Amino acid sequence: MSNMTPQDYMDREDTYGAHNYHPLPVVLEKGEGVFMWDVEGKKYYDFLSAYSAVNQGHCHPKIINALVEQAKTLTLTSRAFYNNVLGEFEEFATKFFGYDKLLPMNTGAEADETALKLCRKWAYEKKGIADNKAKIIVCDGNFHGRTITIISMSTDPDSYKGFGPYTPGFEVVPYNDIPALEKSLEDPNVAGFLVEPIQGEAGVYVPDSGYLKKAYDLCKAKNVLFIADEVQTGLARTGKMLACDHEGVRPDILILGKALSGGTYPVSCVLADDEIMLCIKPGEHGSTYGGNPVAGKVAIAALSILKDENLCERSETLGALFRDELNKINHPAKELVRGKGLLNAVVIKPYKGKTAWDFCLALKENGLLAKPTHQHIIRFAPPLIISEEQILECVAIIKKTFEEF
Ligand code: IF1
Repeated sequence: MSNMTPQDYMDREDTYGAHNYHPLPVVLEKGEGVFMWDVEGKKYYDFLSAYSAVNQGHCHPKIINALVEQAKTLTLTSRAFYNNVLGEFEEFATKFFGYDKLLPMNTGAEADETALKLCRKWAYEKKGIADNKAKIIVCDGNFHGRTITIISMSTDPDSYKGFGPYTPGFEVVPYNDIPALEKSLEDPNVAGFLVEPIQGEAGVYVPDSGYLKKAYDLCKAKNVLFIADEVQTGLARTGKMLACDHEGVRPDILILGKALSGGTYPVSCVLADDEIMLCIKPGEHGSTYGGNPVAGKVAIAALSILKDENLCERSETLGALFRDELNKINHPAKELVRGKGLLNAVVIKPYKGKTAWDFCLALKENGLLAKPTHQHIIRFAPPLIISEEQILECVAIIKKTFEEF
């Protein structure tokens, strides 16, 4: 046991690490299921789940076993050669989601970038849009990652300010606004519409029911690709395997990441049918680690657990219970509760000069870890393996924290 204090750990990161985050002042050293422990042995409920990467719970034994066994055998061939695992992963995942093909990458941002490239290539080769004229519609409040092209689509100054010049070819429409989307689709150069089924970073912004289906139908009517970024909403988080499933929408391009590896290893991918996927030819896209054998085995284990442990049903049922219980809490600082499945948020009103950050610090003291998104919204997203009893215990912690606030 080192004799470092939590402050020593934080100071060391501050001295040697880039200051690109502002973490909550807690230093974690162990994770198991719905719990994490800090360096002083204090136990916490994890209500962030690494932004929905840990849907299956921390260090899920089946995923860790798949990771360790493959890591002892063959970790990386690069795509210069074939290996015995990539095809197994591709077949498993394409059948799991019902698409012709899968393009494997590593991070969510890379998968979003891949989707943008696929959409543009399809526009030029199949839709017949003139070279360099393809436009992709995105939504106000979007979050799709941190690369230069992705922040070029962003409407959040924290994401794009000071990083120009920006990639052209994007148009922003208000989220959850069908007339605005319909108007933007009049442009014959529109190739695709990229949307989060629920906007996570924007504060768990759930669109009106029917929005996704109407948006999809408008896109189909104009021969525009409907591209769903399910990096955060996918993989049972919102009570269905995909958030698009709530409205029976089958995206033309599906983007997955985060819980695709259960928080153990960077794995992301794009799924699409041949007409779109085969627009990218050999040598036109890829990545060193994309689709490596460890990623493949880990992803197969992570996806299997979602079904084996009925995490969609659990997310649906316990999410409803969580919102019902939170709605019973009466406190002037609690403005509203919103979400779907186990992707929820509480909007906090400034109260006695205290903010959502202060509330999260108080939650930490009471043994629950969550983090605000923007100044006044707290996202609550535990691992989907959480039990009803644990949900109720966490509601009690949140209630107690409001009472003490
Ligand atoms: C950070 C936010 C969440 C995502 C969606 C793609 C990506 C993300 C819908 C990119 C990533 C992460 C990134 C992380 C914090 C977290 C986040 F606050 F940034 F916006 F979840 F809401 N599409 N979201 O949510 O995936 O490249 O990170 O693997 O950058 O601070 P990635």
